[in-house]
Amino acid sequence: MSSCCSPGGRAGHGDHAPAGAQLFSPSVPAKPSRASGHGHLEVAIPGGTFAMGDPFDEGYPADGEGPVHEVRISGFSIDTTAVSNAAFAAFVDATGYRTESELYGTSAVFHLAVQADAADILGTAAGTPWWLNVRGADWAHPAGPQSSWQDIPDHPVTQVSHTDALAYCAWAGRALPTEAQWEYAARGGMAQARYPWGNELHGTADDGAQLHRCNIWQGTFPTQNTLDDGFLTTAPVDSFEPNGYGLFQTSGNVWEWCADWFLPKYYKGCLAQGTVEDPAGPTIGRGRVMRGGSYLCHDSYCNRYRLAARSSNSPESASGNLGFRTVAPA
Ligand SMILES: [Ca+2]
Ligand SMILES: [Ca+2]
Repeated sequence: MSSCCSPGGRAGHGDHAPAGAQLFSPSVPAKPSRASGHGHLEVAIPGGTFAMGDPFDEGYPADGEGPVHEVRISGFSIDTTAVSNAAFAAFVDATGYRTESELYGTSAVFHLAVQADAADILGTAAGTPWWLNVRGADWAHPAGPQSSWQDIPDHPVTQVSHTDALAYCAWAGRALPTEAQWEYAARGGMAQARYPWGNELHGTADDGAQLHRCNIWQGTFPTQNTLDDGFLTTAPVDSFEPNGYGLFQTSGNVWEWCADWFLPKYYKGCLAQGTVEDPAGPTIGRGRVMRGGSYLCHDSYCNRYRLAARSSNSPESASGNLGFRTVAPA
């Protein structure tokens, strides 16, 4: 039930796209943001064709980030941010909806973030001891019973399952993005870049200091976080610079549920078809796709804060580093 990434071999980092890589990029800028009707700004993304997948071959082989294949996407609108705690609270207020973590009575909290009595810490997740199963952790108490969403209303909602995210979307007249929509929007018009802003993880601030562009982990995972980017766990949904389309945090902060089932070999089938139009993913899979990485991602442990990176979790899973953003249904 824990999310974040599975332990695995570190992938190599090339500095540049492979020579001769074919580039596809929509050149039409996105239209200005407008209200989406559920408390968040959205942006209209022009339709176009792009190269989906990892051109650097630096992902975990089991994730199936390649082969790069050409995808045609129809225009759609997408939230500029992940859904916030305040927006999710409005949904709960309006509907009385109970999330799966509330029904189960427990959810997964990162060990350094827990706000709960020892008696409410029920154990760890197999293979990922930094995830604690905490009684009373849910979207309204994201770090355990002694925490409250009201202290962080502008942070992304977490502790929500795929099922919960779909329930929110149904209420808001929205949908989860397909994996292809997500990657196309997350790239912000930059063809085959590693990150939403380019290929280098850090920038340089005016004073010469290292500039952090996203909320991931610095230090020694999972015990010491130097907080160089300012955040141990979640950051407000509109922190750091947005991408070329105005989307915030398509790298880092929280993982984002997508609509698709996850099947690592899916891209191979896409490549065989030539240009794929608005792919909706496989009809069955191991779990639901999640994208973008989180505040727990670190180069030494899980470099899945890259644009092409993919992961998944079972639909009923929830954790403190997994949220979602929505799109306008086609
Ligand atoms: Ca951080
Ligand atoms: Ca994110």
